[in-house]
Amino acid sequence: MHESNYRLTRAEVDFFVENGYLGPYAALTQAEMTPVRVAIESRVLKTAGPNPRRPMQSRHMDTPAVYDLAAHPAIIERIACLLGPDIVVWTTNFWLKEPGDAEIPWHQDINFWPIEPPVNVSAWVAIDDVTAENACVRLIPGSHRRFLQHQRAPDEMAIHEMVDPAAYDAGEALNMELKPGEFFLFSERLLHASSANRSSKRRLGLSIRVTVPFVHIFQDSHLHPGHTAILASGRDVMGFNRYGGRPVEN
Ligand SMILES: O=C(O)CCC(=O)C(=O)O
Repeated sequence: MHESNYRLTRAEVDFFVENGYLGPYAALTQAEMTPVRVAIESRVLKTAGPNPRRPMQSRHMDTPAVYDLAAHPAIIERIACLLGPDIVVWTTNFWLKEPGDAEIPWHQDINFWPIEPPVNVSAWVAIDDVTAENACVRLIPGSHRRFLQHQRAPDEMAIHEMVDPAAYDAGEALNMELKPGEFFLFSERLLHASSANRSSKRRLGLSIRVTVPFVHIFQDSHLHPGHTAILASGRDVMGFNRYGGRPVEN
């Protein structure tokens, strides 16, 4: 393994294997986050992105501050301790919950995703102060060890499929409360959810999806035409996927 300022200990790796998540950790300080939040508010929240159907997706392709967050060594070097030195950020997605916005029901991300084989570690980075009050992500430790059947979710929920509530115990859930610039890591099979935002405070976070070069990303067909990933560390000798560089400031 190469030299790293963010190497996970063996105990942290074991914790991830056992529990399906790790953290929180800090990528940026709250002061360092201020210009990042300004860039996100003035660009991501105000303009269309590379995916015409989903403005919150793939903003690493057009917003330098998002690219920099997605490729941040505090995130990538830790994930490299789990997935090896060749690291691909295959997509990014903002999760905006304004006051009154809907519940995201319990789900495993892999149920929804266009990658094969299903190898992924996600980082969820807080852009705002994120607490139980403004609907932080909740997760169930150890739930990644089972693949769970998904079913149609009620229409008022923010995503269209969820796991049957009989299949898990929500009493085991942890609240991932985060300061701006903090993040946690989680597996593509970890059960997670967030309640409706019943507070008067916005809750914005960024999910960074990370895999390895041997995984096929169905970029044009399932993400959007022209999609590019980030080769964030190491090299890709497989050649299955398409990468882009840091977007230019404009
Ligand atoms: O931000 C949320 O509340 C949900 C996030 C999520 O489902 C994810 O990052 O996979």
